[in-house]
Amino acid sequence: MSRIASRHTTTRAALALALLALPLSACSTTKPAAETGSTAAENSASAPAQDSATSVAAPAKASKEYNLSFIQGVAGDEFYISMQCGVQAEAAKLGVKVNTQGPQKFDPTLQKPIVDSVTASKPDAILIAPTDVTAMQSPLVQAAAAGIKVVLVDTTLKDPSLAASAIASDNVGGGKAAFDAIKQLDPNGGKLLVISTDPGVSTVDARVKGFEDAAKTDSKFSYLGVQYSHNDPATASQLVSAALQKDPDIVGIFATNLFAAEGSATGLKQAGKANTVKLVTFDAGPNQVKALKEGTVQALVAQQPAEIGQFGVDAAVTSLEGGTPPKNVQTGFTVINKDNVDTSGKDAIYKSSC
Ligand code: T6T
Repeated sequence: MSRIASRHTTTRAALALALLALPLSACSTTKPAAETGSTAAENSASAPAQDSATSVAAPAKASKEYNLSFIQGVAGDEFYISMQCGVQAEAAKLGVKVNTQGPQKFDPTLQKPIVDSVTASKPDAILIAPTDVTAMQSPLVQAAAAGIKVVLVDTTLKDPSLAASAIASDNVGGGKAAFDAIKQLDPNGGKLLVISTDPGVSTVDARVKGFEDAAKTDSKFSYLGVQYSHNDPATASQLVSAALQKDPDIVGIFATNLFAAEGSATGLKQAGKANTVKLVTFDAGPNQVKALKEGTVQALVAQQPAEIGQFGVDAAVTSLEGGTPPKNVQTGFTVINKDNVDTSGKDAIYKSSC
């Protein structure tokens, strides 16, 4: 049995045992409550996809001081800052060097030149969150062809086969959890809108899919579709204002990332609908936590960026040392609401600096 398969089986077995131990009313999750340190109703993560591992085993200290390059999706985003913290801590532990940089916008035209110059500098490995499934394919094919180990962290590519490993949250599961959170707040149903960033970004596209699939199976809800804010909070705010003018009876909005969340919250406030329209968002930056505490946002689906970064370094070093890290790794998420934000949800909040 392969390493991935055996790890997956172990997880499933542990999961089955943990679920048996849970009261039926708490079974809104497939992740053992013990792992989240809270009630299952508050924290959730779905089981990993069939071919995914849930972690990367930490290798022994590296045999030499490898040079790693971490290229973020965008600089200054607390999700990638938290990931950088995980990358740096693991790099220090394994005795390797890491250089971090990111484009000023989540935009492949700005990320590509960074990849090209990093490739030219010939690091041993690149950890990267590609900003587009198609546009970033060829620069990364070139990096791999130059003998650089490529590890995808967060987002992926149309054809990720060039990568030693691809590590991402359960984005489909997180989208479904966002719908479940809205449904819990609005059990009578109604119109739902999604504000995303751009099509072609694997993570947010998967979140939209998870949300849409869940919403469409519930006849009480009417899914109005997705609108794209280009990762710009001002655009997200305008989209929400315009949507509310057209459909004043919208009951819930799902914002698929930190910037869509920030703008959607502003749009609702400006329309005087904060609190009445339920807003559930991906990510848990400090501003989002503030909005949650103020009541503008009702729930946050927090990822585990530091863990994604840690596993990224583990996969790169494993591969550089001649080993085979799991090809696909899926990390979990925590649903934070006002009841657990200061307790069990606290550790899932992102950092603004390491
Ligand atoms: O949601 C994260 C990340 O997972 C996504 O790929 C892009 O947006 C964020 O960085 C949040 O801004």
